[in-house]
Formats: sequence, structure tokens, C-alpha cells
Amino acid sequence: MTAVIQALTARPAWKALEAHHQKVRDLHLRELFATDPKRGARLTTEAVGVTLDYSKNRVTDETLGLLLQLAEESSLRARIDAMFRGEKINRTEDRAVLHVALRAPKGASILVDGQNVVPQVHAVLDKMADFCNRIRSGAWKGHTGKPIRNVVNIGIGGSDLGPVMAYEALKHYSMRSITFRFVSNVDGNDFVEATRDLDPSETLFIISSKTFTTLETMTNAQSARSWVLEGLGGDAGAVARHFVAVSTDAAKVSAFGIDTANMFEFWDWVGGRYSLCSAIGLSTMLAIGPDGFRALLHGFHQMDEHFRTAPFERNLPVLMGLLGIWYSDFFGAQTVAVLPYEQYLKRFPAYLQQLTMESNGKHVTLDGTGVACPTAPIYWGEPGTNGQHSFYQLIHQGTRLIPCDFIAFVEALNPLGRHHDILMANVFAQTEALAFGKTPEQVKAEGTPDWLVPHRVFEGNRPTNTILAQRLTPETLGKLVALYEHGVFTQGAIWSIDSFDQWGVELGKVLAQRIIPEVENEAEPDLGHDSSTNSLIRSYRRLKVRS
Ligand code: G6Q
Repeated sequence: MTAVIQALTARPAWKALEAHHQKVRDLHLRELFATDPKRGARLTTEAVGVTLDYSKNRVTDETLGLLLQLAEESSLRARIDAMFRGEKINRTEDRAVLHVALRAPKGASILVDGQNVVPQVHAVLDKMADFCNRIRSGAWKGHTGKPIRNVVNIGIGGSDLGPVMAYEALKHYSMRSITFRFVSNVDGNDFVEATRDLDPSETLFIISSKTFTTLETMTNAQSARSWVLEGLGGDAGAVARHFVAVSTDAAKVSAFGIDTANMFEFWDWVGGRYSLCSAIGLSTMLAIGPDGFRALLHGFHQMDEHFRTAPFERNLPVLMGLLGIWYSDFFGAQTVAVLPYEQYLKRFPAYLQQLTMESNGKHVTLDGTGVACPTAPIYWGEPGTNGQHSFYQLIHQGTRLIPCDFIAFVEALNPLGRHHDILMANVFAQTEALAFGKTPEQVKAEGTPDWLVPHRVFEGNRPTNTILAQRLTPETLGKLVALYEHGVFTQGAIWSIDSFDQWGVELGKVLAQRIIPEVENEAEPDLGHDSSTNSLIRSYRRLKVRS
């Protein structure tokens, strides 16, 4: 993509937004709602079964117009088209960014270097489906002839967070006779706790690693190999029945000892944090079955198509992305809280942390110059209503502005007495209270003594989005994840950054390598670090119990 885009702060819409912000920054949501009785309905939009109520945001029609103008001036449309055309928009790694191809229907055509990648995507999906059917039916036998009853995914970062989030989110649809575990941390406690009650003869390990070199994953994979071999009498032939790999690197998979017939491939145009729809989702497919997984992909695809084709003023990811920019760059909001009122989405905020912060936590633009404004805010959150009894205090009455996304579903997956109505009432009550608060007059009218009034006042004017869908299904989950993926894309386009590299993570992958021999070797090493690091290493060497 060669289009030259003006520096962000020089774009006319940016300048206009700065001036506009001065005018509207103190405007209260009470006023905005009082002067427009239809605001709630007017600023609610629905697409592919997902409803976004963004009326409780501190925006006027002029704000929205200027934000949309900013999207145009930032060539968002051209950036979207470039991604879907398979252009190498991940410039620093010279790669296409085609997670959208992973959920394209059979028969679609998306080219990378002149080659249509959709047929290979479906070939791998078919291979995954065949494998999953064999595991789920019990046709696939372990080394001693027993069916698989436990599946352990070993991976980290993008090769873990998507699988674990999706498994938890879709547990309701999962095959309950198989136990699923996820090991990511190089801390041995993770592996030991995940396997302590499992029988190796009934356990399948999925080694998930795009590069098949990641220290944590390879260390855990080696421990898994030893655990299986010890448990099954040391016959190396057991590996073939108890290990499969998901990777882009067949040679490294083979070198580890896994037959490439048991490898599920993906490609360098799939970023780690965007890889849930690739073979990295193998554990998800094992849990919910091939049909469930295809429904998940279909949900993603519907949101992809909405993002690609809908006018920006009705485009859910674009609207959410722009509102995020408004708070982060004009109001100086440093964080965003994501609050799913759905227990199954308990790992969704953690998943979003990687998606948003690894993608847009960047300090330079595509041309290598410093960005002129804050980029990715810090994402965090917990399922409602638990958060209400802890950190919501700060959101309601603290000194920071924290825009919140509330996520809720009309139908309960496990209807139980009054639970779901009570849960939903909390969603509505919280967003109402955050927006409108409670004035000193209202507090006084309740008979509160004067000295206590300030403590009981709620300023309100705390912005929220409410995202509503009918029911948490595989399809809905796909739509929800794609909504955030494309919101991140929108913001990256406006900030003109590369949302698809992760040099900060790459650094972490090499840093420890230098110190490992210094802590492991018998002979006292020559340490060339700073005095703090040298002394920490020496203390550790002195104190550790040598095994
Ligand atoms: C994601 C990142 C990172 C990556 C992990 C695991 O976008 O690149 O989180 O997924 O570092 O990498 P491997 O899959 O190569 O083991």
C-alpha cells in the first residue's frame, strides 16, 4: 500500500476534533439525553445479530461526524481493502494479514503472492475435522489401545489465549467426556497441575506453536514427552499416538519427533493473536466438534463481511474503534474495561488484552516516526457481576475516566430460576448509573446528612457501550471476537501503525536465553550484566537447591 497519509495531527478532522473537544468535554450525558429523547434508539445499531448501544458515550452528532471524517482521512477504507486483498500490510515483517481468509467460505478466492489460499485453508479444516471425529468417536486409540479422554494444549501467547478463551466460552457445547487442559507457562507448576490426575495412556498433547521454537512451549513439550514415555514404559513409538502438532514449520515438528502426518498446518500470514480460526483452534474443534467449529468460523465471517462492506456510520467495529480513539486521544483515558455479563466469557478480557495491546501497543508509525498521541489503551476486566463488588467503585466515583464495554446475552445458556433476569438488570442498572449518576440534590432528598452528601454523590458521565446478542453460541463468539479484531484494525489504521508485528514480544523470546546458562552451569559464570542483575543471579545460584 503506497497511499501517502497525512500525519495524524495534521489531518483536518484531527484538528477539528481537538477544537470540538474543548467545546464538548464538559457536556454531561444527562444533558445529551434530556435534549434528545430518541438518543437511545438513534445511537443504537445492529448488524449480523449483534446490537451495539453507543448512546451512553460522550459524543454529539458533530463528534461522530468528525470521527467518521477522521476514518476517511486516515484511508481506513483503503487499508481494509488492502488487508482483504492479501497485500503485505504487516510491513515490518513483510507479510500479508489474512486471518479473514481462515473463515472465508469454500469457493472464495483470496490471493497471497498470486496464489488462492482458500483451498488450502479448507484442506486443513477437513483434515482437522477428520482427526477430531476419530478422537471424539474413540476410533483413535492411544499407545496401549485406549481411547483419548484427555486433551492438553501446550502453547503460549497467541497459541494459548485463543484456545483457552474459546474452550471456556463454549464449554456449554463441549464434549463433557473429554477433559481439556491448557499449559502455557514455563513455570513447572502449570504442567504438573495440568497433568497430575491424568492417565498418559488416555492423554493427547497438542503442541501448538507457529514457529515451533518458543522456549516455554518447547520446554513444556519436552516435559510432556518424558511424562508420556515414563508413563507408557519408555517406548518412543508412543509419541505418534499421543502427540500432534500445530505449526507453520514442518521441519521443526519432525525434528521434535512428531510425524508430520499428525501435523496441522497454518501459514505465516496468520498472526499468533489472530490464529484462533486456524489449526491453532484444534482443541476448540475437539471440544465442540467440527460443526460447532464451522459455526464459529461462520460467525467470524459474517462480521468480516460487515466490516468490509458496511458504511462506516453503521459499521460496528469502526464505530467502536473510533469511540476508543476519542477517549484515549482526546479525553486522555488510559484504560478500557471489558465487562462480560456471562460467566463463560471469563477469559475474554485476558484474550482481548493480547489482541488489543500486542497489536496497537506501538510507539512508532509505519514510516518509523514517533506517534503523536497515545496508542492502545490498557484493556482489563472481569465478568459481571463480580466486578461490581470490587473495582466498580473506582469506575463510579474515582478520579479516572474509564470507558467500559458491557457485553450481555438475552438468553441464558443454563436457565436457573430468576438468575438471568437479575444478571441483566445489573447490566442495565450499571450503565444507567454510570451515565447519569446521582446529583447532590438527589442525595439530599434521600435524607442524607450534609456532611455525607459529597461521599454519596455520583458524578455520572461515565461512558459505556452495551453489546447485546441473543445467546452465546459458537457463531456469536465468532462475531464478538471479529468485532474486536476489526476495532483494533480501525484504530491501528488511524494511528498509522503496524498492528500486526510484535517486536516487543520477540525481544522477550531472546532475553532469557543469555541468562539460562548463567543460572544452570555448574561453573561460576563471568557475569557481565549491571550490578543488580549480577547480584540477583549470584544470590539465586547460592541459594538454589541443586537437583
Ligand atoms: C502473537 C504473538 C505471540 C505468539 C507466542 C507464541 O501474536 O506473536 O503471542 O503467539 O509468542 O508463538 P509460537 O506460536 O511461535 O510458539
